[in-house]
Amino acid sequence: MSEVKGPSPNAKVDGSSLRIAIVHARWNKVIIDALVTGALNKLKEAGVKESNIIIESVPGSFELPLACSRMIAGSHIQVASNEVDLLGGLNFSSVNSPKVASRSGTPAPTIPSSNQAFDAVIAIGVLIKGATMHFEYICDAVSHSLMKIQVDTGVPVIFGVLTALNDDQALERAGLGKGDKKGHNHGEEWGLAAVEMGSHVRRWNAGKFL
Ligand code: DLZ
Repeated sequence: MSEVKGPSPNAKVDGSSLRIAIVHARWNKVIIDALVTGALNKLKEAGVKESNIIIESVPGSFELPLACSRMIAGSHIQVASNEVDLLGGLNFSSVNSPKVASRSGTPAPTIPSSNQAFDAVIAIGVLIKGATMHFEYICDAVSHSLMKIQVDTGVPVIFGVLTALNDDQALERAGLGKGDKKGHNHGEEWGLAAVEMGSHVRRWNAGKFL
């Protein structure tokens, strides 16, 4: 029998010009690692350059919305500061940016690390229900906040948060289930969704429609 659930074969999208961030929680690390790898593999398969993939981590899923929000804002600030650099003006770039050796006594210019804001952010977390209401509160807050961030900023935020009722459910959704219940790594769909949505939004922002 053919599968009823899941996305139809993905639209072939060229990710070679996209810049994408992955931000993941560190709770339930084994599952997180598999999901991040799944997403990363699909980004690279779609042509996203390694230098255009930024990976950050936060303690738990509750921290994901703030991280997405600040990373999106930070990437815009990075672009703006690089533009100022190119005009030979003030330099707000990160202290970690590489410096060019200066031949005179004047301060060395900073090489822009990127001139591109994030086209999409993938937020990855694994929430597993415990004995208290903690799970319900975090699931609710995180899902609503991530949706609000993408709608408010116009930058796609991919919902890579598993909300599982037990360990097995979470393992199966990362392709780590036991025996014939191995499951499937949902991180792969999240990678593909980031490329597709990043590319759509770029086109829509330019007033181009199919
Ligand atoms: C506290 C907590 C609990 C109980 N469970 C999870 C979980 O299953 N998955 C997850 O990503 N994070 C969990 N956390 C941590 C919270 O998300 C958050 O990091 C802390 O409450 C600190 O704000």
